[in-house]
Amino acid sequence: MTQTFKYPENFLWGASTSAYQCEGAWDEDGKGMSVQDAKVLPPNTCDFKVCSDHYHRYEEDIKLLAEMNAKAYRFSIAWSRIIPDGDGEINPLGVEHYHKVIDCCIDNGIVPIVTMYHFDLPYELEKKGGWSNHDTVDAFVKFARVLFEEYGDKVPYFLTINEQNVMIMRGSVIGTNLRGNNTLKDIFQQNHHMLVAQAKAMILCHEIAPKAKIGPAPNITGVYAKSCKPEDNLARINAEAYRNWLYLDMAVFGRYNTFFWKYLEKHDSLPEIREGEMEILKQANPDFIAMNYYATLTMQESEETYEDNEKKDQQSGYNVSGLFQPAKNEYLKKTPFGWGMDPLGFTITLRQVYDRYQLPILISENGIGMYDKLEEDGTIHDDGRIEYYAAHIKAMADAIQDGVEMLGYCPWSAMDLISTHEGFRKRYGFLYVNRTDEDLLDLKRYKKDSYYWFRDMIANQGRFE
Ligand code: BGP
Repeated sequence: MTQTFKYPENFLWGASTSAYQCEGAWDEDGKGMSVQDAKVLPPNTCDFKVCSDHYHRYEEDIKLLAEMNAKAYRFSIAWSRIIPDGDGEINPLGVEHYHKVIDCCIDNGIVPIVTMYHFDLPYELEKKGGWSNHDTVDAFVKFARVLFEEYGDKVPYFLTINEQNVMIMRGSVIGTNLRGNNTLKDIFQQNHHMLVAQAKAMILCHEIAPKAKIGPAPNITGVYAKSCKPEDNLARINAEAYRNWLYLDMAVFGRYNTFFWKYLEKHDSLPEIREGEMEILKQANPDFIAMNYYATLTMQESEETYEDNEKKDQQSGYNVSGLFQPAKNEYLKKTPFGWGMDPLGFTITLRQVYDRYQLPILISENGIGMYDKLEEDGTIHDDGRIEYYAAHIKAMADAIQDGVEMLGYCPWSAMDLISTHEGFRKRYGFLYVNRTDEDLLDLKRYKKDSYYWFRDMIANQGRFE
């Protein structure tokens, strides 16, 4: 960081959560079930009934974020609190709850950043075919209208769909596709429906909530080629198209990624597109790109003999026969949960995204899952997390100095919450929540060392030793 470097004014230093992972109160105040309440839990993990009890403790949590000097809080609204069955009656208690959360942010000087949909499709919609059913598009637009009408004059940033690309590639692991084993055609039909739903929501937001800005929120990672062999490099660009550009090309340019479209055509899996939808997709015009970044991927030429033994989750490599297959990157260290760590890859990914789309970027997730330990004196020494953040914040500052326009940095996560598929033991928070997978204990909040580090870093305008 050069001596004269300054973050943009009003840079949104913050932290993130999602409703189903932290709220609990899974059936309170009229909430309907979501796919997360219905999914079969991975072995030895807890259910989503109580989580971090944020539904009841949001005031305390938001105050603690304000004390951490957070300027923003990115959280999601549970669709099934607002419309319990997904497309029917509106639940006034659900609507009121998020008014209170948003007002609490504002009263504490925190900018609310709302994710509209974070992995928690109302279960009643899933039962009717979920995203394979075109009616889910209309249901999402109805839900979006409620959010913009209710909150549009006090929420300056809306994120449409969290990690659509992960839901498409790994839906069965994170529980967003309970119907399992879909064909390529069905999966990319679901994808098309989500893209149309997102575009319609962006158009609607600009119409009825002109003060608010809106953007997509995929999980984007740069991809390396295993070697300079041309075949490995081709695998790299195939993987980038498949994992990253397909989603953002549509969100920003309103067109299918050319290579990917041809791939679907070859496999007789093109989505059905209704009349007028391509025009709608073109008119969406997001104001920014929100993206989650955890680490890069490395790919090599796809081999016929490849056995897919990879652990399957958001960050693990993804094998697509004939296009690419994951390879090890021996240059990267791993988190305690086996995810790669690649701060320089963060600079690289930010530069790629900005070069391609020229829209300001909001980091809506970045962070490290660890086995944090509460000491007897109430402290938590999470040095590994501090190191992780220091390296990534420096990498982001480098990207800004290289010309990338950034809106903010909201790492994952504000408080400990339930991981997508590894339970409560995988902790990410600045705030420790006193519970385990087996025992709810007292759910008390404790400040980790990283909380104090982040607080001082923000006070110091993003500088640190
Ligand atoms: C992202 C999701 C989050 C979050 C995070 C960490 O993919 O958007 O919801 O959970 O990853 O992942 P995990 O909980 O699997 O460790």
